[in-house]
Amino acid sequence: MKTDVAIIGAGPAGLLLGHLLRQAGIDTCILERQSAAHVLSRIRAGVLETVTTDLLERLDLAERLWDEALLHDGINLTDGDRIVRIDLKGLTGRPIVVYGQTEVTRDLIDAATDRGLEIVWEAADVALHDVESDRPHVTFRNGGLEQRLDARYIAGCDGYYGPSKQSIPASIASTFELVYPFGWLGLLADVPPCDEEVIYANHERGFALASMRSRTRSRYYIQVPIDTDIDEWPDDRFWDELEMRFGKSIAKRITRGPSIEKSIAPLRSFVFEPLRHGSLLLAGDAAHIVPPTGAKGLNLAASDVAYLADALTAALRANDTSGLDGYSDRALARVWKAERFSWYLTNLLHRFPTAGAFERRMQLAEFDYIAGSTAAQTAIAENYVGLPL
Ligand code: RFL
Ligand code: PHB
Repeated sequence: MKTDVAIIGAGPAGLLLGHLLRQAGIDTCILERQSAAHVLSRIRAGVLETVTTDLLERLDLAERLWDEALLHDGINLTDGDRIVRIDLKGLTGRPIVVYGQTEVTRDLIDAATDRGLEIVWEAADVALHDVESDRPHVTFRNGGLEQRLDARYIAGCDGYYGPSKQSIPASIASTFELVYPFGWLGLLADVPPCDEEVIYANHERGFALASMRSRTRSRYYIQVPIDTDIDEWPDDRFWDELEMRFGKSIAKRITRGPSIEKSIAPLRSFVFEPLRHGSLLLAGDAAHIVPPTGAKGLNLAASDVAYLADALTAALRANDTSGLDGYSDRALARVWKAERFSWYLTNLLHRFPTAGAFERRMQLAEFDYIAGSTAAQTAIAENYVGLPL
């Protein structure tokens, strides 16, 4: 097999890149380890920046999104007593868009065949070769057969655990990492959300988040210790804890119902540099992870890919490699600002097991400052809606 750009991974990064390249008339093939059904069963992000929805519009793939998505003009922060609303639209002119990652992925997969985007599902043992040369190739197994895909470039869009970044020698790579001592226990249920907007809570007992996928489907999270056994959290215990963390006035608006999904996600900040090595380019979670507190992960995957699609198109169409030469620095500049914002919000909103009374007072003072300062609210708002590309 032969293509211009071999893409590893059919998450949002790989699928968006594949579609953008196809739109530019470039030949590409995606190799995905899992089945389509598995990829579509993963419950992840729910909040999109307009930077991301702009990209879906550019692809003419936003029709269902604009039919079904909810536009939120604000988000809310609470310390259990007070609720501080950050007026995103008023402060930045832009809302956020609530539309599940699962739905984005479904729209991209559904459109693939019509647009000539080839996806090989259940590609096992994917291995990258000769990435330092201008004739790299990928080997894999599919349907019991050993296969080889020759390409001009390889895009590593294979998430945090994928093989792509391992092809960059440790001697030229740098990694930056912070692992948090807690995770998020998430619950999805077909019950109406407790509010029109997303609410983040910092309570003595720990962080909680009220989000949604639609007017009839709620997504809630609570902070739990990293070694938590999910079997110790039957639904009733989850709802009891959630209500305690949100305080009485919000708790009485929470509708309980059976969980349709429940899982624990660890929290991590991670950046791998550089994003390019020879003919290999990294994008999305393959190169960086943010804790979900700022809702930035999927949106960063989209912004990486927006830069990368243009750079690959210029290289393959016009022999202009300046975009590829600058890709790593350009993408990382936006990534580091999102890392900072996600780390800041994580520190503001979670209970750290090592934190004492002083750190708690710092959180409360910061909360009080935000409540009374339009400047502080604007700083949160412009990061939350997404910094410009
Ligand atoms: P993905 O989605 O992990 O996709 C990578 C793909 O690569 C495949 N793969 C391989 N394929 C072939 N060979 C191999 N050896 C392979 N190894 C892996 C995988 O099967 C997979 O299909 O990475 P991508 O595309 O970079 O997208 C990143 C996003 O998925 C991620 O950042 C977000 O989900 C993060 N995130 C959120 N982001 C937001 O922007 N807004 C949010 O509200 C938000 N909430 C969240 C989140 C992530 C969460 N979890 C579960 C970590 C909430 C949670 C709870
Ligand atoms: C979600 O709806 O899953 C969600 C919302 C906001 C976040 C993280 C996750 O910060």
